[in-house]
Amino acid sequence: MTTPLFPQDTIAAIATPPGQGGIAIIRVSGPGALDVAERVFRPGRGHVRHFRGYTLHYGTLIDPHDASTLDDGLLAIFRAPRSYTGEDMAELSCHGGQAVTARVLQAALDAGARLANPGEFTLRAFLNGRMDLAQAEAVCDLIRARTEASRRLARHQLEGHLSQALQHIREELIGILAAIEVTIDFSDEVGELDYTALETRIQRTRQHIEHLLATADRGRILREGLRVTLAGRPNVGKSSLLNALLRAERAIVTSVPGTTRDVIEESAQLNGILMVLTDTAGLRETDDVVERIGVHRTRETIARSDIILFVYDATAGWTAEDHATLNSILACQEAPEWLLIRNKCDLLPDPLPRAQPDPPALPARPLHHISVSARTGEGLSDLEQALCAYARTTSPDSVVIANARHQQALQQAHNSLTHALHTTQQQLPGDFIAIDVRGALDAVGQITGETVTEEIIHRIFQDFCVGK
Ligand SMILES: Nc1nc2c(ncn2[C@@H]2O[C@H](COP(=O)(O)OP(=O)(O)OP(=O)(O)O)[C@@H](O)[C@H]2O)c(=O)[nH]1
Ligand SMILES: [Mg+2]
Repeated sequence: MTTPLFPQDTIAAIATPPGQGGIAIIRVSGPGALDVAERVFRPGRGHVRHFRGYTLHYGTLIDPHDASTLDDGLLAIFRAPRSYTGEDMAELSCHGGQAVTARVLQAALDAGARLANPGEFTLRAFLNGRMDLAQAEAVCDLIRARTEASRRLARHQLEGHLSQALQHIREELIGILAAIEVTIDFSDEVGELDYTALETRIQRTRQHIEHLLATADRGRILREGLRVTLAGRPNVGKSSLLNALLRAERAIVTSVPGTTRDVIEESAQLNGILMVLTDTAGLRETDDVVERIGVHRTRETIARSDIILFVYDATAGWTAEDHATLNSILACQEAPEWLLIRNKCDLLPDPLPRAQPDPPALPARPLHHISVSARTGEGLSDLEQALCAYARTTSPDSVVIANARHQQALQQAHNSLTHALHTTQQQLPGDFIAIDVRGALDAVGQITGETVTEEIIHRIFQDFCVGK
């Protein structure tokens, strides 16, 4: 069931994570927030309804039915519109035990509040104009951020930098629309539509959208992690390398070729960047049914990766099978970037210089060719550095598109403008062009929330945690 937009009731939820902790916070928001606070909190001094915004008070948390003491704690008051949600708000802190917290929440509900839905506080902040939709989404990203890069990215978006860039695009589009409409309405006074000038303006705005769209892949990497897949022939040491990168014995390693049959996925943080590392079944033609399924999954995984670590065995050198296997990977549509990894270097008679010549006749150039030993750890830091450098090409402190929803909406805006450009070049009447420009405007507005549907809003806030 969905709540209606612009609700008038008062909501409450536990804002701190479940479990035991030093303190817990129960948040109350809505027109009746201070009434609820008055019924469940007896201040040491003064009256709740006289408390000003941004003040903190010590007192007793009580059961509104019989005034029995539940705990002692603090009450923080925020008054509309200067609060997170833009409504009157009360935050009750108590001892962070599960029973205490549940009991204080129940007291707030008994005093007239309703249990908040996931993300409902932030939804109200959005509806009350405290933030736009892209900023509200950044709140969720910030809470979820597990790495320094994703934290910085979310903060940047929360501060409104993406919103500003989009606002700029919206203003350009509105300007274009106005220029078209004035010639429709007042052609006698302003003359005919200047198609050449219009074409230049549309092209320029479309380019701004293109610049933003070009950041989408890297943005996603910062937000969700770099998808790294280990691939190569059987027995070259892919699973050993996965374990070495994770510094944990995650995948089974044996000297039997074809050991790994399933896709193994683990996350690791390298220098503040999330890496989603995937070990795969060695690629080869096989009659073994299980291994064949493994090989099929390997190919699917490769197609979803950002970067491939193509591993070969230094003792065997670059073989015809390596060549064929790599070829088959690069042949898939949208072959990802790849690093060539020469493993088992500890077995070579002489310690090798770090940069060796490429093996003969590679089908394509890798980003790097790195010698490592999964056994001794030699060369691993070079590999890690190369991965981080790849992920870092975008700064989390720049305007980037990191969210699939935003990417889709921008793509839609881009398509509409491409269409508008065609109709302009054909010198069709202004109304025709205006339809597409308006389409682009709507699409951009979906990101910040100006033109978004209720359904999308509910879908976005569903993913939030309760209490935020
Ligand atoms: N000396 C040495 N042996 C290694 C190194 N890396 C892997 N090995 C050995 O090579 C064999 C195969 O290693 P795995 O990690 O299972 O290789 P894999 O590529 O995952 O093999 P499949 O899962 O069968 O495709 C094992 O006996 C490992 O101990 C290395 O850097 N040095
Ligand atoms: Mg393996």
